[in-house]
Amino acid sequence: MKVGIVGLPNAGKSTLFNALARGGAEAAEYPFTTVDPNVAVVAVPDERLARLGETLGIGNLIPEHLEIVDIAGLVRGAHEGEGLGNRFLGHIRDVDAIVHVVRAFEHPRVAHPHGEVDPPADLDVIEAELLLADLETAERRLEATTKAARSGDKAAAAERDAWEGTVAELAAGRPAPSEAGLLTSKPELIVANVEEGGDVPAQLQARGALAVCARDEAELAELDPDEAAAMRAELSLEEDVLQSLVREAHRLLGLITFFTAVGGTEIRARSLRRGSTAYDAAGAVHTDMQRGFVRAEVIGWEELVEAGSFAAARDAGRLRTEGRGYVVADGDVITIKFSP
Ligand SMILES: Nc1nc2c(ncn2[C@@H]2O[C@H](COP(=O)(O)OP(=O)(O)OP(=O)(O)O)[C@@H](O)[C@H]2O)c(=O)[nH]1
Ligand SMILES: [Mg+2]
Repeated sequence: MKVGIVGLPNAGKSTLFNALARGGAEAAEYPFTTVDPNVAVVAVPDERLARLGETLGIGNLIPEHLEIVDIAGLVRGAHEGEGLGNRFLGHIRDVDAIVHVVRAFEHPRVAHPHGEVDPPADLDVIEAELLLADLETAERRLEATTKAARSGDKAAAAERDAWEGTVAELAAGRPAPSEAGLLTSKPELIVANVEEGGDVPAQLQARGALAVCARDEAELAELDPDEAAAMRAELSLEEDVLQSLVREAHRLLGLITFFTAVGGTEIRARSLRRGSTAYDAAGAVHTDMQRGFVRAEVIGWEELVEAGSFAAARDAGRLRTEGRGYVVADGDVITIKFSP
């Protein structure tokens, strides 16, 4: 799963990316890996892992990860190819969710592409470019499916109708439906890149924006944890804004987390799309487990912590046996029984 950082030039995208790449990862054995200069793998912070680790006496805790991609700045006219716009829009097509960085800091030496810091206007510029790029794509698809539907093909006619609906939505300034798989279909988290101690501008607040001072976070990410904690206290910065950001991105992707604790040597957090089954969970662990699926032993993480151990949970009858169709709940601890 990939999350792309999007915004105007000089909004602070790379600064936020650097902060996330260096400071966002806490994983024990698999911290962050810079795949290429603009892609980082960051851990999804999950305090449930530590609680499970204490309960089961297991120190090797492996969180889930997300890929974060730093995408070059878009400018007005990007959908017509302005400022390498087409290439950059192509990078956004590859991601599953968008973190949209909006500049809300003033700085005399950091030029603003429109000459003035205006967060709601900047938000609109980028969203309009995504919308216009989608409108072009949707119109092309509508044209192609209209031609195909002339042959009387029912499937093509249904597709044509769907694209007609999408074109109408976009033309009215609304995002494309998720099935369309377009840029504006992607879930979006808005980040207001604020001055030290700054608030989210009201119009962005209405969109659920998160306030981050990217420059401070990037500096903090360079320090060792004790120094960083002292500096945070001094600046009265919120403890874990980067962690909240990554958690929120994970949630936006429609993912839930289940845990496996196989062999008593490690506890691993794994992602599944909301609504997935125990059979899907087996597949997320190993194809052999899915192929030979017999049953799943399931317990909510809190119940397991309360019980104190798998054995105690089993004795208390709290370890449930579920079949392949069981819909996994967020926080389930799952042991797959399979015949190899
Ligand atoms: N004062 C202040 N400056 C910041 C903040 N975040 C970023 N900057 C500065 O803004 C400038 C641009 O930041 P970048 O992270 O390179 O911006 P970008 O969005 O990646 O820009 P492009 O890659 O050109 O699209 C840098 O000089 C940063 O140090 C902030 O929160 N406060
Ligand atoms: Mg950049």
